[in-house]
Amino acid sequence: MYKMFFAVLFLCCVIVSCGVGKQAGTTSETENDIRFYVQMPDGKPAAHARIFIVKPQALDAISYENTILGDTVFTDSNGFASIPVGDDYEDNMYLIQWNEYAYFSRLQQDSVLVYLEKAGSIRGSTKPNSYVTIYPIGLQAYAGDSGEFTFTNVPQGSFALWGQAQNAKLGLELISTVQVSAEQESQVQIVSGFLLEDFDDGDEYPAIYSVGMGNAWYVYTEMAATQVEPAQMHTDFSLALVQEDAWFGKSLQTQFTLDTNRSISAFASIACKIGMQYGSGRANLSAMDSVSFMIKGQGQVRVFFASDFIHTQYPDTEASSDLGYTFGLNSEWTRVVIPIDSLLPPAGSLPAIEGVTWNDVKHAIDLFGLGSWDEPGAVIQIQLDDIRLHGVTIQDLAE
Ligand SMILES: [Ca+2]
Repeated sequence: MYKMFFAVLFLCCVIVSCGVGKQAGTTSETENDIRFYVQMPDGKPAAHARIFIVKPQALDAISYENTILGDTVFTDSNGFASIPVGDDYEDNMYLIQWNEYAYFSRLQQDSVLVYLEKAGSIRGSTKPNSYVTIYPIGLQAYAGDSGEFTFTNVPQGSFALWGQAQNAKLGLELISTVQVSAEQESQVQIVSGFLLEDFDDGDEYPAIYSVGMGNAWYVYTEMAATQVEPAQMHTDFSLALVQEDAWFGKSLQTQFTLDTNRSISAFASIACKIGMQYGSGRANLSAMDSVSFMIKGQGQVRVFFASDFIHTQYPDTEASSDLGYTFGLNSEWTRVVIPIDSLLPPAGSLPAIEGVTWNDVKHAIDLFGLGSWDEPGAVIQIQLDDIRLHGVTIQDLAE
């Protein structure tokens, strides 16, 4: 049970891949009219195609009660339409739908020639009675009592899905990423919680990168004899993202073989920045109540959050003293939920001795990591998926 409608949505400076559609521009005499010439893939005019102008909105302008309908215009029998826009139209995007064809792009000229492409669809389930919005094109669906939702006539491309529960004013969560193609319906499986990464798009950037947060995943070791598999993930992290035995879609799969030399602190870790402005800023995790992820494997690992507090208040010798949680892996996919009370400095570290808690560090978090925490020579196998921050919204993170 669902209904669909369309809404204008906020827009940041996010680059979204949008297929291989062609677009060409010319100059027009009329300053504030955008002239659209919409054609089918074979070059015939797309008559009565629906054009939406998607205007930028501040994130906090969107609320459950106040979804804003976009300007829409239909093309004439020649596939032509003219739409008045403001001077700032270059901040806008346009979305065009015609039957099972669609296209979207940024408005860069005041006259655009568009060749529509075959559209795709998305089906999934999320929190009952919540809205799901495709970012940044603004299509919305309502997930009713069953929590199921469907989008049809979605242009091809990579998108983020935002969720907003009825009882959470301004509580926008990044709930999934999705790749839409014309060949098959895209399936998404959504657990509650702000999505940090689901690895499903198969690239080295975490899901939050799609909304301007965080930066690329990387792997690092003590630089001695510790081995990482696949070895090439040092230069191409995406090689570790596989469908085989994945929890859903694609999952991270890696193995660390620690140096046997007891005189060094052998380790290997994966990490990504999670702060604002593509990781150059910090994330405020004050509102977070827990972090969760799906994981399986063998060996002992530690999940950690690097904070300004530990890295500015303590000497470099405490660089491994970030707050985190150490646990053993088992051979079945398991959801591990770690409440913030359990995020602590490593036992025996200076911050632990001085009683540093999550409260001291939570305002300025730099990166998320998962690393080995095991004996020299240990072989640690890790499969990881669906990392979620619970209790936070995009607005919280930016504060
Ligand atoms: Ca996944």
